[in-house]
Amino acid sequence: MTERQTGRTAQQTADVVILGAGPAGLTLGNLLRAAGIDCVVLERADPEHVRTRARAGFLAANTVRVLDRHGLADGLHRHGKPHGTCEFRTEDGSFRLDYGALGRRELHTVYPQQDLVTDLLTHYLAAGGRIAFETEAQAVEGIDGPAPTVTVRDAEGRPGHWRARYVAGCDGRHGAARRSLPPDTRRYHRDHGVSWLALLAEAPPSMDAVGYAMHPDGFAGHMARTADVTRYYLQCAPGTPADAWSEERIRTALDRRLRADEHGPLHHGRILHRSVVHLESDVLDRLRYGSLLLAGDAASLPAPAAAKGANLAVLEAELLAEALIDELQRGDARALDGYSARCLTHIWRAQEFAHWMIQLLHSPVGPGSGAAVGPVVGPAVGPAVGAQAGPAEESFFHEAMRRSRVESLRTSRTHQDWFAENYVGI
Ligand code: RFL
Repeated sequence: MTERQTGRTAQQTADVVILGAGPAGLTLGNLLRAAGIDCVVLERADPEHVRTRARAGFLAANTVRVLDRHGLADGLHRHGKPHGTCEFRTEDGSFRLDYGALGRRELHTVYPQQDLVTDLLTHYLAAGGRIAFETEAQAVEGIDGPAPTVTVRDAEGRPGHWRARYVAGCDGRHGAARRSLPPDTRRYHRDHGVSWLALLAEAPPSMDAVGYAMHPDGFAGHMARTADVTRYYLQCAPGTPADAWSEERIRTALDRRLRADEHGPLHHGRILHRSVVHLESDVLDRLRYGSLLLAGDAASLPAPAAAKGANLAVLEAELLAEALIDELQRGDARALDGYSARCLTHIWRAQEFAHWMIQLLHSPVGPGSGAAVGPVVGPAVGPAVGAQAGPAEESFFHEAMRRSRVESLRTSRTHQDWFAENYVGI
């Protein structure tokens, strides 16, 4: 099947229909294809969009192990860069953590998500994998029965159907898989009340570490992507439009928050891409709904503060592939029955660490919070009641805890080991 083929014919079939050609869907497709399972990937976007959509860059050691196990890691070994240092720049001073020498002594591999997706797609097509681009899944029906159906529309709006034995929802948080779940689906959602202006700059990295800056104006982050491209983050007020900040304002804010006067100038470069990411966490209480199984962002959204999303997507895709292969080739449904529980252990651990990072990096008086900070003034015994207690006191307490958390990370080897294990781990 060619890349341009769409799902417009009246009805087509595959044992597994995979929705979405991101890290989750393409990893799953490759593993099923290698096992000889009849599958197809349906992707809403065109091939160019899929190959160029820039998002993640920090791959966990386990992600590399999974991709290695299945012969999918050539590109990241050739072009990715091992990475094991981060630098915290705070109001109370700066320090570096060589996390690659702490905890389990594991490193990240810095490799842009669009390059990983391109590798996975190339591999899948070379192995004869079927994919229909510009084919948007509308709904998954019949998930309680043995033959679920995916209704689709191609780029010209023509309808079609795919009938499957299993449907893998790898189409992200706003995809058709989530929209097709039963109305009583349980979902846990947290709005962290923090937004980031996420920037890709045509600039070499300005330091040999991931930079996390905590500043009274708000958080700023620096992450290498390639030798010529750097990702920067700037905390901004929730609701800020992506184009609201001029390049001049961005440069000034980066210099100020990352304390360029103390640490040396930053490479700013031309801004290649900008978006506003609101930090939210979202988890479904199960990943299996009859013959519909979810993986990646469709299953859970960890706020990007801990760089876990693409890593969870690859891990879940491997677990799902193993479970489907067991069921379809050996009639053994045990792994499929246990799929939700196995994934949720990893998902909640990633969520917990992302939550911890958000608390570490953001002050309660950041941009748009409207919060004031102040201790309670009054008698030093008894409950703190009266006009002085309230949100300002609460913010003061949170801010003091945040600074204390940073201090623990700076000084405690045990704390640093814990950080390293969770930061690279999945
Ligand atoms: P994706 O990558 O969103 O792919 C889903 C695919 O499904 C398609 N689609 C549909 N196709 C057919 N029918 C429909 N109805 C469809 N609806 C959607 C889409 O076009 C798309 O091709 O999901 P997947 O595979 O679950 O992968 C998840 C990751 O993309 C995501 O978690 C990460 O990018 C998160 N993330 C990071 N994760 C990391 O592990 N390390 C990082 O360093 C990291 N940095 C980031 C990030 C996410 C970011 N943003 C933009 C939220 C940095 C940022 C700024």
